[in-house]
Amino acid sequence: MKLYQNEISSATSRVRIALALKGLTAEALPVSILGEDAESRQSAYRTVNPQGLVPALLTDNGVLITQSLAIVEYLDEVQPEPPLLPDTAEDRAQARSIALAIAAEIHALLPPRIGLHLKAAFQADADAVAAWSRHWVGEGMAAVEAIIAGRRQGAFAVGDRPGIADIFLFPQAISARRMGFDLSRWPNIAEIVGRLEAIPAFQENAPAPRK
Ligand SMILES: N[C@@H](CCC(=O)N[C@@H](CS)C(=O)NCC(=O)O)C(=O)O
Repeated sequence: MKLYQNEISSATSRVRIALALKGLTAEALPVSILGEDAESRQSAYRTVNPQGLVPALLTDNGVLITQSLAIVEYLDEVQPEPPLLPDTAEDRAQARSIALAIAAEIHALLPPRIGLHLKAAFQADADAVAAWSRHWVGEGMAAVEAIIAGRRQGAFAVGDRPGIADIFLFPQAISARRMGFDLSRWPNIAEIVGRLEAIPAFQENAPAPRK
């Protein structure tokens, strides 16, 4: 397998954590994502992934899978142990709800292309883009905290083993902390993240800080 990725990418971090939990490896194919001239915006990479996003996983059969949730679920299917989804249909739905609340509602408003467009189309400066990101992270993580708290029964976001919900939660929480949020304002998230930070698969595959 080969993984188009970037070390600062929170969405890439999800896939790297899943690979590590499964004991799988993928050859890293770095794609730059910052700035107007980033490789993610060039036609060479767009012919690989028309969305111009990382991560994208090239399987051993030469099939490209885009979108981190699809990639993580693919890995869970081809390597079922340890399972990344909970045992009951309701808990699996809860895990996917948390993953999507992060990927589709919070993270989707934050990547470099969003900031570039806010600057180009609406003359937003760096402070305005930062305020935009803080707003959506603050509002979104408060909602995720409530979703987790509403049905939490174990040590992790859903149940007693780390899974898809934690894989999506962890990089977003690390990035929120780097933005200046004190995670203790979200007590369940803070406790879960503290536990995940002690697990090498999570700790070693957190998104790298932006330089
Ligand atoms: N929903 C996608 C999001 C992917 C995404 O936005 N990736 C970012 C890095 S974290 C990216 O490639 N950004 C390039 C850009 O914004 O130009 C997923 O979960 O894979």
